[in-house]
Amino acid sequence: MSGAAITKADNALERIRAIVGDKGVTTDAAEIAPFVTDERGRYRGASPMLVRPATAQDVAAVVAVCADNALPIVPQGGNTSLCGGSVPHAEGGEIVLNLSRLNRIRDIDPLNYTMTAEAGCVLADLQAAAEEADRLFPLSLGAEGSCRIGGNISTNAGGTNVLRYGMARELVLGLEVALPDGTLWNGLRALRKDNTGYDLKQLFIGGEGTLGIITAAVLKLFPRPRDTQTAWLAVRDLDAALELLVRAREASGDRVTAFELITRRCLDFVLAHTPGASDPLAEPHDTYVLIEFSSPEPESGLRQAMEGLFAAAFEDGIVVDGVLAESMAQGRDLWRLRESITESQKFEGGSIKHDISVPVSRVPEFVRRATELVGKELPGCRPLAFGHVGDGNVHFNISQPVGADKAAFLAQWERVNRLVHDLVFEMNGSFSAEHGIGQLKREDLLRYKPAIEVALMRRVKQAIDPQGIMNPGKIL
Ligand code: FAD
Ligand code: 2HG
Ligand code: ZN
Repeated sequence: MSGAAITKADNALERIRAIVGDKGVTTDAAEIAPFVTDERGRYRGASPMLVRPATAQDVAAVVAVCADNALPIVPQGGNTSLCGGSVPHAEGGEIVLNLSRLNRIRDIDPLNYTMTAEAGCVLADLQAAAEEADRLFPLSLGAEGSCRIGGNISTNAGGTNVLRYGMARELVLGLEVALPDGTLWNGLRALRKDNTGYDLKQLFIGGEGTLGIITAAVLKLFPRPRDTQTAWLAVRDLDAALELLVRAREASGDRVTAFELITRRCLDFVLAHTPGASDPLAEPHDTYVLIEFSSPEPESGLRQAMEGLFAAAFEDGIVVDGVLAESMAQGRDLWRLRESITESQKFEGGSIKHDISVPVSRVPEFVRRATELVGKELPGCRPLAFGHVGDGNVHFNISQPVGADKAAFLAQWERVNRLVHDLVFEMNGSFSAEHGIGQLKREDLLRYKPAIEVALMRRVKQAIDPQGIMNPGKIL
């Protein structure tokens, strides 16, 4: 950290301590260490101060002190970002403002199907609270036990239920935000219709903390599913997976909640590294989909629909094998296989990640072409294609060849990203479908996003955060 950064932090420290108390701030390097390293261990930043306010008013007051001192801030929730968005730079001198103590559910209104929650609530806790109120909060992702709703909203998180309920952006009705000058904006409206000019909350959703700090949100709830049917089906190939999606939507009356792709190598990694995991089918297959149908009606006919889908697709050679969960517990076991892919891939050495989307109809073409491309470029590499195929979003994560040097493999990250992202661009897709930009994909943003859009984004940033203190060096 530079001397100037340390001086700025020193100047602000006592005023910040007066706001949050001794419990809410530390300058101890050992205490700060876990908060400046990212989930994947790819980014190791440094920070003069970790601040953990307990109320929205305190967040805003801390931001006001930072604004007075031009002291940059990294807002942080669960620190599960996969693109280095939630940690400071090594030289940047940003303070880390962690939201974990803002963890109250302020209100649940079952008749309005809404919940008002503070930014630091853990996603799984919100799902449980909604269930207790006989409602569903549908956002669901592998990190749900540790990520926090402010982080989910700031990254416009996706996950496995997007097909039915949309991304985080579609689940938020109102926001409370500490703006970069320290003003606390109360936009916590619980309205489904509010057509009064620009929809300002949308700037902060997916804003990755670069425009302000979300302190609370009004979230949409839904009827709680009372009939859930889960199936793990081996399909003939990727084209068959898409045919199956069409049939599944029709057979279920468009009640497909999730439609996830798992290719064989993913399952091999999970079986090798996840205690208690077992292959749901007797024989290995190249391509699987995990399908979920759900309905709030207890006797919704979805079981028969799933059985009918399986039988007809098997008859027509689209599905070659499969299993329908006989209980909630068996369904959860199938989901655990899917959710363990990211973690198990860590045990196989370095991996070069891609989180891309293309039109759903072009997913098979993308996977084939990308696999061929990287196979030529990195002989022996082991690509894993998996994810939210029903949304056209494929995680194409390439594990290093067995026995290769991890650092040497990872040194090719940018070159390989370029190849894959150029292909995605050619196919009218997105180089970042759900994890965001952070510090990892800034160059890609400049390369692939139309210049006019980048220019507009810069103008928005300049208008809302003219000093550039909010999560500098992220996105732009
Ligand atoms: P953090 O990592 O702490 O922060 C993320 C970004 O938001 C940073 O830029 C940070 O500065 C900003 N931020 C955090 N809180 C606030 C706030 N209150 N106000 C303003 N800015 C803030 N993502 C998906 O979309 N879909 C998935 O399926 C998915 N699966 C995952 C599975 C695993 C195992 C892991 C480790 C990650 C996964 N992610 C997924 C990535 C990640 O984006 C999500 O885990 C989550 O949305 C981030 O929440 P968080 O609280 O950890 O945020
Ligand atoms: C998922 O869908 C997450 O499991 C993580 O988005 C994907 O490992 C990854 O890159
Ligand atoms: Zn994902």
